Parts: sequence; structure tokens; C-alpha cells
Amino acid sequence: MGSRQVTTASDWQNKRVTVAGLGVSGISAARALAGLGASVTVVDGGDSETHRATAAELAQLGVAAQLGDAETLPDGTELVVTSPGWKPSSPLFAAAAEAGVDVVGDVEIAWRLRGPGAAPWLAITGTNGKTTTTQMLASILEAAGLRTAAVGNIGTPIIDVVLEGDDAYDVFAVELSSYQLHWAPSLRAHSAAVLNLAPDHLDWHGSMEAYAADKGRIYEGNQVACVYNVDATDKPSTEDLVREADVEEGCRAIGFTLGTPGPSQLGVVDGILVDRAFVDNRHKNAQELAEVADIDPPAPHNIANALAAAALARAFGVEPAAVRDGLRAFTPDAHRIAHVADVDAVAYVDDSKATNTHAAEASLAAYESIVWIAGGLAKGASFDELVTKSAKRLRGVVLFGQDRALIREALARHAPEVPVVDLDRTDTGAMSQAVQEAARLARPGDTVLMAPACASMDMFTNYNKRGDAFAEAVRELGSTSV
Ligand code: UMA
Repeated sequence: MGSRQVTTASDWQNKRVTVAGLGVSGISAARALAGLGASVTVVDGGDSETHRATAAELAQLGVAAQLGDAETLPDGTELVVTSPGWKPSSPLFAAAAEAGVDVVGDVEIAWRLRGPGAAPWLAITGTNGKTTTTQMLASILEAAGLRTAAVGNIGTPIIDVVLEGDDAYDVFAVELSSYQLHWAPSLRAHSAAVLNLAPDHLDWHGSMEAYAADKGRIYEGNQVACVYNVDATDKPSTEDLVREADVEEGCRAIGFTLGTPGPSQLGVVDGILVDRAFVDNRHKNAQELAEVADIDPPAPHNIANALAAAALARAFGVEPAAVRDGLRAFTPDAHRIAHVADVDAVAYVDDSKATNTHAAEASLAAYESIVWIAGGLAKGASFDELVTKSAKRLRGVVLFGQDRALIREALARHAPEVPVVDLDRTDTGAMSQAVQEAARLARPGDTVLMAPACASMDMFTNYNKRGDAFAEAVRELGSTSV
């Protein structure tokens, strides 16, 4: 490694730092490091009005900007702090390697900026469910009377809360993406969970192995518990990742399962969430935490999320009653299997958050007869398994977006009898047409499910906007139907 690890504020004085990316994390990193006296330049391949306006704001803090050129390393750079979205293969990092300059992410910087008495991190990753689980965990921690914040990939940069000072929080619920983990080599969580592992972001990581390895980094150096998914047995499993991690002495592997829990596991017995991991064996060998009915929605994948959140909270010493109260207080975000409306006895469900095949599979499994709306940016995924598993539930399919041909081809291979409407357009207005086509294919009792299995950015700003467009199109449909 080139430069030594920076740990105290004085180390930043006049240090020449290049921040890659002028988005949510880059702005946070640039502000924080300039505030600590570093000489900061932000680099971004974009040169839009928004980029220029943001650069102008940062200039008032003494931050320089290099817009429209994401490849040239500013002269004299001593450290690169990257935003998570930048691929490891980015030319800027090749230039940094050549100059012997380290590249780390904003999460790594947040970790290095913590003081000696800083709040511990309970960390969560996984292909799907990490935002929900992080929110559930924060809700449980709050119910326990702890001062906490849900931070990280969820949208609040961790640097921002760390800089509030060691005394401001008792514990953080931290959502980490595989990108963030890749760029955070010295992070050591109190306890961490990998919820599940399925192919995603392969274009960024290069391979499933590299993706799994970055996810597994979350367990490195855990102090109390490495939480894994007993039911996710595809290789590499989350339990495999625990086995490979180098953890603190005494740190335990804790499983969660939708079935009856074994020792050192949390699971479900007769509709009750049961803890067999954090119990005093002298007095009893199982502890009731909550009822499945306390979880909204009580769908299998969401019960698994609740169990993982409960495991992390219990690892932190939270009492069972707070787990129950926190789960009861939690309400899911929009765009996650959200029921929008019934029109002519057909249910319309928005799962815009299903940005990969694994998430789409979970929501397709929740309904019997479905008109599926899908498509967008595939991010290197294959749709064969998803289509094979879901074929018998499909009344019809409506496709839109840049990579829709990949889904159409998988349907032709594995579900040739299912009618497919292929919308040859990627403009935002396509959603309205997609909903109308889906309504035409649907029969009373069916569900029209928008679970695109793809990212949204070819057509929409983000998955929220895609979900909003769906809801709007359903409302239009409702107002015109007789
Ligand atoms: N940019 C370049 N060159 C590149 C890549 C990006 O110049 O090669 C520039 C863009 O022009 C843009 C900026 O970098 O101005 C964006 O950086 P970014 O893509 O890393 O995004 P941020 O706005 O910093 O947001 C990131 C996370 N984004 C990604 O990981 C892609 C946010 O997660 C996160 O909430 C935020 O940091 C705070 O931590 C979003 C996400 O989609 C929700 N995450 C993925 C997921 O959940 O699947 C991983």
C-alpha cells in the first residue's frame, strides 16, 4: 500500500485528496475532508448543470473541481477517495496505481474518522432486502431507547453522522453495498449480516466470485456475531463467507431460518419468531421475540429480513420486547411489493425496487397468476433461471427498456406459450402503454406485477420514479375503466 492510513484530523491538514464522483457520497467526502484542512479536488466524468452548480457550492469551501474528465489524476494527488459507483477498472484508478496512490471509499474514510469512543456499527449487506432490514434494525434499536441512525447505501453518507461526534449516537445501523465493501478495507463491524447472495452487479465486479468476496468482507474482524442465512444454500453460501472470514476471538456464527431454529439460530415456530442464539441456556433454550403477524408485509423474504435484523439487535444486547416493538413500528417503503390499486378485479402491484432477478423472483413467487411487467438495464444478468422458476405463474408479459431482448429470449426458451408484448421504446411514457397492455392481458383475479428485474436508469432517474410512473399509469387506467 502506498500512503499510510490516515486516522486523526491533523493528518488531513494540507493532504492532497482527489474525490472521485460528485454525487451523494462524493459531496459528503469533499465537504468533510476540506473541513479537516485537506486540499480537495473532485473529479467527475459528468459536466451537467447540476454538476456545475454543486462544484460552485463546494468551491466556497475551497474545493477544486475537474468536470467532464474522469480519467486524469490531478497532479500531486496523495489519496483518492472514490464514490461507490466507480468501477475498479476505471482509468483514474489505473493512473493512481501507477503513481503509487491508494484508492479507498467514503465508508473507509468514515471508519478512519471515528473517534476512540465512537458508536459501534451493525452492518448489513446482501443482494436483496438490505435497505428494509437496515430500517427494521434501526426501528428495533430505537424501540430499545438507543440513539441510532440508518446510514450508508440507504442514502445517508456515513461520514456525515460520524462527524457529529462520538457522543451523538449509541449505535449505527449501516447498509453496505458490495461496492462500498470493496473500497473499505479496514472496516470492522461489531456484528454483520449477509442476507442472501445472488448474481448482481456482475458488470461492476467482473465475476460472481469477486462479488461474493466483496460481500464477505463485511464479516472481517466482527466482534460479536456473523449473521448468515441458513436457508440460502446456493454456493458460495452466506455461511461459507462466514467460514472464510477472519473474526475477533469469541465472535459467533449466528444463523437465521424460516424453519425451526437449531442452537445458535433464530427462526420461526408456529408463527412466532424464536431466538435460540442469545439465550441463557441455564434457564431456557429458546426466547420468543415477536409474531410473524407483527411484520409488514408478512411475506417469506420479509420474515427473513426481520430475523436478520433481530439477530443483529440481539447481538447488541437488545431485549426481546424491543425487537417486537421495533418490528411493529416498522412500515415498509413505497415501491417494495406495494399494492397500488385494484382495477376491474385485477390487483396492480409496484415492486420497482426489484432491480435484479433475485428480487423479481421473490415477488413473482408471492402471486399465483401474474401479468409481469419487466425490463430495463440488465447489468450483466441472465434471466433463464428466473423465467424457468416463474413460467407457470405467468398469464402474460409486457417488456420495455434497453435490455428487454434478454428477457424475451429467455421467455422464448423456457415459456414459449406465454404471450409477450414487446414495447419497442425506452421513453418514460412507455410505462403508461405497458400498464394498458398488461390490463388487456389480465383476467379477473390476476395480479399485474411490475417487478422489472432490471435497473431503471435507461428510462427513469431511479427506481422511485419508475414506481411513481407505474402508480400514475394505474390511476389513469382506473379513471378510464368502466
Ligand atoms: N461517476 C463518474 N464516473 C464513473 C461513475 C460515476 O464520473 O465511472 C460520477 C457520476 O457522474 C456522478 C457520481 O459519480 O456524478 C455518482 O457517484 P455514485 O454512482 O457512486 O453515486 P452516489 O450519488 O455517490 O451514491 C452512492 C450510492 N450509489 C451507488 O452505489 C451507485 C448510493 O446507492 C448511496 O445511497 C450513496 O452513495 C450514499 O452512500 C444507490 C445504489 O443504487 C442507492 N446503490 C446500489 C444498490 O443499492 O444496488 C449499490
